[in-house]
Amino acid sequence: LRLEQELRVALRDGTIDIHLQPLVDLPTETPVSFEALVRWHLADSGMVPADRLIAMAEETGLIVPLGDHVLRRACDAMHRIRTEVGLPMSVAVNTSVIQLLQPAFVSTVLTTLAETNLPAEALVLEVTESLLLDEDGVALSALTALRHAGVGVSLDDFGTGYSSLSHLGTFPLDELKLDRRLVATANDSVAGAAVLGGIVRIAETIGLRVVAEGLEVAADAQRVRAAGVQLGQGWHFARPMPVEDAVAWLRARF
Ligand code: G
Ligand code: G
Ligand code: MN
Ligand code: NA
Repeated sequence: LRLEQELRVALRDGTIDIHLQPLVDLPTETPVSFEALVRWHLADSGMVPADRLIAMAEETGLIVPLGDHVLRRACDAMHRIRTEVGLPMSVAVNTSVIQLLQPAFVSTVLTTLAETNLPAEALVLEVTESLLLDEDGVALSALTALRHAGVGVSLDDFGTGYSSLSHLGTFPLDELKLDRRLVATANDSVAGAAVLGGIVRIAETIGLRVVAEGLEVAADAQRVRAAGVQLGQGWHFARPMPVEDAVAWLRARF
């Protein structure tokens, strides 16, 4: 309860931040995008783990103002990168199904893009298969409307939990993010590698971009690249970092 009250204060004061982690084109190792990850540092107890923060925010409904705040920060950061560094990159923002179910969600996203001077094509929303909780199709309609406006949609954590291949044919998607456990399985066994290769081919056939997450060392990147995965993300390339550091990291490369 104390944490919930502190979150209300933090949202009011704007003290919640984001870190950015690059997604790179695997053949060339060129950064093409950044994922925004929420970061909340408390003076007395240090960093609140993001998964714990998100779970608490979802339970209390604070995920809606928190999500709005993260979206705004992410769009501001990407506008800065596109103008200061001069690269046409995009930013990916994790989005809870609770946000997608809000009637105002589509207009909130479009307003945020307009107010931060960011084209819709520069934003990707990362959603998970918890979308299945949405029996009335409200969340899917919101995603469809945003895609028509040019916003990208990515299915995060694919290959674990409730993943089903049938979702690939029914969700309005542009991108598939392969969970690092799926990537690890592909490293460990012939069968796992076959599953990865099969998913990559399915994605290609239906026109989905594929990102492999959790690439920790060069060998991870090499293996997924050999399997035909186009984009990679993970500690091998860079850890999530403050916006200021992400700008410097890019400048050192261009
Ligand atoms: O870096 P990491 O520990 O931040 O992230 C932990 C978990 O929290 C991941 O599952 C990630 O998707 C989720 N997460 C991080 N930032 C956000 C956010 O802004 N919104 C939502 N909904 N989830 C987030
Ligand atoms: O659920 P989602 O995929 O949005 O969250 C990604 C999580 O993975 C975040 O907590 C992020 O900090 C973490 N992460 C990013 N790169 C790596 C990596 O190379 N290895 C591991 N183990 N975690 C990573
Ligand atoms: Mn994600
Ligand atoms: Na993921």
